[in-house]
Amino acid sequence: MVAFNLKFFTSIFLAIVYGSSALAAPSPIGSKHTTHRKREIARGVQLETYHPVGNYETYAEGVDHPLRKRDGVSFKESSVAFLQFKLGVDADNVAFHSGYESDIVSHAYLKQAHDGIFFANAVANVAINKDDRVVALGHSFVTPSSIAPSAPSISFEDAVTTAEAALDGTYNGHPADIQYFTKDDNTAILVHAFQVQNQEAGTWYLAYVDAHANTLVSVSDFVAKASYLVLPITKEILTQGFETLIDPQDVEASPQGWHWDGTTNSTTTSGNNAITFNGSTSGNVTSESGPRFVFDYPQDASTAPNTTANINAARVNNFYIVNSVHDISYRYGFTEAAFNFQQDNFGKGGAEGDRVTALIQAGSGIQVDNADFTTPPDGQGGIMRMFLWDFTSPHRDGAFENDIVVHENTHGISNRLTGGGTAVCFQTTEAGGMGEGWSDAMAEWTEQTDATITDYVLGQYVSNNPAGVRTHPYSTNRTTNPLMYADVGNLTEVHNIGEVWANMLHNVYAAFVGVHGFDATARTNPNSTAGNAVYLHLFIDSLAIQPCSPTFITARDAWIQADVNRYGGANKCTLWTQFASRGLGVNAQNHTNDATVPSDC
Ligand SMILES: *[C@@H]1O[C@H](CO)[C@@H](O)[C@H](O)[C@H]1NC(C)=O
Ligand SMILES: *[C@@H]1O[C@H](CO)[C@@H](O)[C@H](O)[C@H]1NC(C)=O
Ligand SMILES: *[C@@H]1O[C@H](CO)[C@@H](O)[C@H](O)[C@H]1NC(C)=O
Ligand SMILES: *[C@@H]1O[C@H](CO)[C@@H](O)[C@H](O)[C@H]1NC(C)=O
Ligand SMILES: *[C@@H]1O[C@H](CO)[C@@H](O)[C@H](O)[C@H]1NC(C)=O
Ligand SMILES: *[C@@H]1O[C@H](CO)[C@@H](O)[C@H](O)[C@H]1NC(C)=O
Ligand SMILES: *[C@@H]1O[C@H](CO)[C@@H](O)[C@H](O)[C@H]1NC(C)=O
Ligand SMILES: *[C@@H]1O[C@H](CO)[C@@H](O)[C@H](O)[C@H]1NC(C)=O
Ligand SMILES: [Ca+2]
Ligand SMILES: [Zn+2]
Repeated sequence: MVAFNLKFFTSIFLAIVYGSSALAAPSPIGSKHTTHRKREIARGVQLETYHPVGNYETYAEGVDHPLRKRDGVSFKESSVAFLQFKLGVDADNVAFHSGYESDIVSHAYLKQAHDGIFFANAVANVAINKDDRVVALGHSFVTPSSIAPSAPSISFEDAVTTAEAALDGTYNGHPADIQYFTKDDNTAILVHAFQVQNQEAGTWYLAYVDAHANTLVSVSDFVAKASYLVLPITKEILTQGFETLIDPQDVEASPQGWHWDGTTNSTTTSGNNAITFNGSTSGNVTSESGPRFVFDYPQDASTAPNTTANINAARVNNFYIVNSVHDISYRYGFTEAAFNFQQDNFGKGGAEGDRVTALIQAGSGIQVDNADFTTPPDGQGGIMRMFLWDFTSPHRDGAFENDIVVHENTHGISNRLTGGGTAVCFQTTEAGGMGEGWSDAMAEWTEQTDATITDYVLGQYVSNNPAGVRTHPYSTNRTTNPLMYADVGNLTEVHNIGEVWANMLHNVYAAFVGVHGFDATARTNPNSTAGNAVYLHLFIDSLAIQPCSPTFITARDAWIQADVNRYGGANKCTLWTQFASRGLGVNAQNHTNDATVPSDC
């Protein structure tokens, strides 16, 4: 789909020779899954959005960049120089967007530029290891056949009018900018880019309006919705009993605890990582029920979910889960500098003021059988909306099903880590689907307590069905779960695509625990060498080094490279074997299965 000129292809070809890595030859993938997505915007209107394919190369132990031999060069300069060298672009066509240094690699997220204006959908990411060698390059840089004049002829006000009408929302006042946008006909148009929101409807878009033609050309949707498939209702037992947990906060991740507001400690379900409301942000939070930080509100499953007792219990449970996910992911690298969600960043980098706002029984029960999470860019808060589920009487509250809360919260993690905090990298069908997969996989990870590998089912409590809300349990058994890479080509619904990825990750997880064992302290001990810790490291590391608009192929390559970065490639064959067992082998492409593993595996 994307037309690159000869110069471009040549430089990619040289890159392979230069990189001398047999692991990952860049493979342009033709399917629309990896570049497009049809979205229903307001009133039955469909808009097909476009993202140039993410090319991806990984370099095992790393390759040199042009500034490597010089002293005092920052990783920002190095990454820009590397990109210039690789793609043959001029310095003023590359701009640094964001970046940070993790414990094993430095991440730089770059954008293509023209006349000092960024491209919205031509981006790059470069990872440089501690030996100052480049280990991964993702990019969607383009060579457009034409580029629109860089001064808009349509006013911002007129563009807002156009987008508000098309999206049934209102410009939210967040600073707008002028960007270039590459269309799938390989022309670059100039756009006004700004956020349009409809709080009641729960929509939140970044709108791109042609600044010369005044038409809405694309949107990035910050909302990841979960719509759960349901099987016939059968009777179910609520299996998990409530427990009183003392000081569950991890002070390494949350140094001032969970109730810190930047100056003082609150007495409610509100703090540095999350604030949990009732219904809407004009609703109230749950207060301490006893002495300092005691939140003791038993749930009564026999009464309506909207009794005062049950709302209090739901807010406390949600607040506990969102904070726990913050703390676990923080330990494995989703920190302030890596664009996480916090009110106060304690001077550790990143943009602050963006804790998660969680709404329990959001929208006063208008919506049911769902939950969603909105991820705006770093510096703007995430929004989690939990709804009631109507398969039982009384109805059940999603806030009590931990896997659903973790699933939603993980949308924020994957969206922020991929692409450097922009939250616009999961907009294609395939990447959006994989986002659902990472969310299910994280939910599964958090529920494990020992080395036993069991099939995993999501959403049993809310759906009142032991089969949960997905089409198959996640399983290593090919009869129980037959999903393969090739199935992706026949799927368009994001949760269905997500199941294929989550099941591959289930298989990877099982293999890692098989090889390295299980450590129950992994949640707070990322130094653990056990399989569950190793797996979560690669889960988080790979999100940060994969390209914008990832595909199954590039995400797999990012896992393989993340293992080289952190473990010297010790798990290479374990990873390849598992991915290949589900069709994502060395020669897999275009949603065609391949079971090949590298010859040394
Ligand atoms: C992948 O499929 C697309 C059509 O969907 C085709 O244009 C492209 O050439 C294929 N690529 C390969 C490598 O087979
Ligand atoms: C806030 O509470 C935490 C415990 O959760 C405590 O460590 C910290 O000192 C408190 N901060 C203030 C300013 O009271
Ligand atoms: C919550 O709000 C309701 C009214 O909306 C009020 O009656 C109640 O006292 C509030 N509860 C708390 C704990 O603030
Ligand atoms: C709870 O919800 C039911 C059904 O929507 C409604 O009739 C009732 O008034 C609500 N109760 C409270 C305490 O809000
Ligand atoms: C929850 O919000 C509703 C209004 O949406 C209010 O009537 C009710 O008192 C609130 N309950 C609690 C426990 O905050
Ligand atoms: C896989 O699942 C099927 C169906 O439940 C079962 O018959 C079979 O024994 C399982 N295979 C293994 C290796 O556990
Ligand atoms: C997917 O679609 C192709 C044709 O488009 C078909 O040959 C194949 O059997 C389908 N696979 C599945 C699993 O349905
Ligand atoms: C992990 O290792 C680092 C560096 O060796 C050390 O500073 C840290 O305390 C360790 N963390 C835990 C939880 O053991
Ligand atoms: Ca942040
Ligand atoms: Zn989801």
